[in-house]
Amino acid sequence: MTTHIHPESMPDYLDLNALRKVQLERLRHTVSRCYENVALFRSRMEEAGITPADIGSLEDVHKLPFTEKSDLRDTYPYGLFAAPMAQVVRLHASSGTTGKPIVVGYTKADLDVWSSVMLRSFAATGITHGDVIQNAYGYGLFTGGLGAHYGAERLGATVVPISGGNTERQIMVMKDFGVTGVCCTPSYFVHIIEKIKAGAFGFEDLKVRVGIFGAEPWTCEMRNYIEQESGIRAFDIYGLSEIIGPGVGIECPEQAGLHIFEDHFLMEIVDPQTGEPLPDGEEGELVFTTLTKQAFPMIRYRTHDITSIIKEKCDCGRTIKRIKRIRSRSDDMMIIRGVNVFPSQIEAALLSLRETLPHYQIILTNKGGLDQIDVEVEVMQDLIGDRIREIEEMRKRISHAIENIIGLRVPVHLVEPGAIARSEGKAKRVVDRRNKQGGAQ
Ligand code: DLL
Repeated sequence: MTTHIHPESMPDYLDLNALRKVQLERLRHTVSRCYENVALFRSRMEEAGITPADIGSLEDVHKLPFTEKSDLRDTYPYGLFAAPMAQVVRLHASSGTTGKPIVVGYTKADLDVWSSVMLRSFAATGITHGDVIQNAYGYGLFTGGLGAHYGAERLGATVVPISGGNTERQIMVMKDFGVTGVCCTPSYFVHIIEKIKAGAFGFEDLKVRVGIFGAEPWTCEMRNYIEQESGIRAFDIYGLSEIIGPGVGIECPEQAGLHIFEDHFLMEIVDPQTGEPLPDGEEGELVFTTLTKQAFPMIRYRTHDITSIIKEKCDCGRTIKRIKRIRSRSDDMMIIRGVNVFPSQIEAALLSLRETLPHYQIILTNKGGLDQIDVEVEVMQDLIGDRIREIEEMRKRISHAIENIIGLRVPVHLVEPGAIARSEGKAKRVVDRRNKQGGAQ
């Protein structure tokens, strides 16, 4: 292959021995930094009877205690910071489901690493300094906006810092500014597609050729929908505030899993129940230890994201490992009549059919102590006008498609296009009505 490799992307192709050596050196450094500067990490290590000197190999990471999201909440706001505030130049926060957000901090060096991994992310998708990038991730405390912004700028691309929302304006800017790449959540891009299709011009009148989509779970079926409807290539980008923000991993042009920037983030897959490490290839919970973070280093952070490490080498030539696309979050799992059901399974079933639109909601209720779900999905307008019997048949087909994947028959309700709320950021796929039965959402 003669494709140009950006100089900053060279670590993607490191010789594996060299990579593991760099990782070990950085791991030892991070563990010492945490031990010396963060009371919680120190006391956890003392409880486990280990000191930084016990980390002699990469496998020794398994000796270290896990860090949970609750640890971040309990030490709110700055309790896990490992650098003095005088060195912290940026704060971000991620809104939790329960009251207080979690707060993360960055030194100048951390911001440098972040923009570098974001540069490598963009470069991996073929974006170059000649591209015009419309950044529709939210700017503010969310890491998506500024994370993507500085990475694209560092690559030399032209950034349009439009942030999320105001879809009409997004589309105008996309056309008038000659935008070639769009960054936003996949659900928001589906909304943009819908608006473009209803408008005066189509994707053939636009220059957009790539989308960098992430921040929420999405399926291969959703990617197919986006690529077919818009004609662009849709890349999956992964990250989380606790580790750095976007730029922990990205797909390459093979679109066969996300490469993790292993020189900065050490990953493990563990059994979500027991916490035991699992071998490559087995599905479990993704756990990260940061290798270069200064202000907010993380030791064995439990992401609750479910995936597996791909064993095979990627055809793109990168040596850094890949993970499969995130299947779901373990906390998103619903137990319906004894069966584990993930929202992504419902999405895959719905999008396997021609007549459904990628707008759906799963309504979770509780009857007699048992959780149950109803699925609401939009179907194409021209089909709604058809005869009742045909609509009933379609409802059955959708119900069967779901049953084929999750093994359960669940009530399906067909709704008109536009009936389900559109997202401008992370989509809300599951509406939990278990504690307010009968009440409106
Ligand atoms: O969502 C960072 C980000 C911004 C990633 C823009 C990609 C693009 P948080 O708000 O802290 O950070 O949410 C992190 O979102 O643990 C996953 O559950 C989920 N998530 C992020 N990217 C993906 C993805 C940002 N590509 C949480 N696929 C993570 C599936 C994702 N889930």
